[in-house]
Amino acid sequence: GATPARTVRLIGAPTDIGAGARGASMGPEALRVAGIAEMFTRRGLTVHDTGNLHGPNNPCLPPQGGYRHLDEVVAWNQAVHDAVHTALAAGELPVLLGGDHSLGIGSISAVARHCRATGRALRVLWLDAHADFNTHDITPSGNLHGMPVACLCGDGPSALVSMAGHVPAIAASSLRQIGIRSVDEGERHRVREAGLEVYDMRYIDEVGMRAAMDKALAGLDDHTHLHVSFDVDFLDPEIAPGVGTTVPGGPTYREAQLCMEMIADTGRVASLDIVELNPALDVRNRTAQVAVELVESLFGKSTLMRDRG
Ligand code: 6HN
Ligand code: MN
Ligand code: MN
Ligand code: MN
Repeated sequence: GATPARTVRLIGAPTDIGAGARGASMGPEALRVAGIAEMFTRRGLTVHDTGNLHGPNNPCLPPQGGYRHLDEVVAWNQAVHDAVHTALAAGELPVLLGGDHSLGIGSISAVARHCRATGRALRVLWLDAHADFNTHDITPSGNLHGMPVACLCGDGPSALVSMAGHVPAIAASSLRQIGIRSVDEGERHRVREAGLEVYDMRYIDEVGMRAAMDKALAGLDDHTHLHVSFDVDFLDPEIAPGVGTTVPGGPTYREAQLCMEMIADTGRVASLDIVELNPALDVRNRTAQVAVELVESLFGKSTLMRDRG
């Protein structure tokens, strides 16, 4: 099995087009200011920052037919899809600097397209306070950042659902959700019906992060492409206030570190989204710094003083 790429391609997508609150459009620059490129260099990776993608402005309109800004969300996701696919085809490891979480549709569709073309299995880890499994008929907000998992699994507007070139882009069975603690009423039924594998906060409270991650990472082999979709609101708002949709009761700094360290130990991370960082709501760029520290652990920084037994 091929080892994941040693060159990281940073892809900025400065938009909040799928969110309710404005500000995630400033995420890419806040992550750069917090030293994301320098961090990857410290980890021994080569960094290729291709700058920011371009797309439509946020017109701040109300939802139509259950979707807010659908055309603009499609345009941004097509740009993200193309950039992520280009990076993968070039043998690089794409890191999407969001932007809101609707961009996970384009990013993961590109990963799914690449995996299909190269015969690799795919595992997607969705680190989030939210399930992001809403559809137009049950969404409480019309915001597409609450719908990317549904779109990737085949439920959503055709332009988003078909971006990978095959529908659904991913099988629900390839997904593991971690840290979930806010699921809307109709969404809850859909999560159960689809049989999503969810390690929610109650589960993590009861068995601990280690047992949860052991399960979420079970069954990977050395051909699996591991994609991490890191919604920064996964973290407890005490350590990560700079997000648009905070939910109390998330992982602590140490729990989040363990989560990232265990993912790193697989050696399989091949693509990453960092989304929902909202510098307009942050305090002295602290949330961006925490995100960079956690991604450093995701790429193998360890504080362990001995080998794991
Ligand atoms: N995110 N479930 C809520 C909604 O509006 O659909 C919140 C979604 C938040 C999405 O944080 O990526
Ligand atoms: Mn270049
Ligand atoms: Mn999300
Ligand atoms: Mn979220």
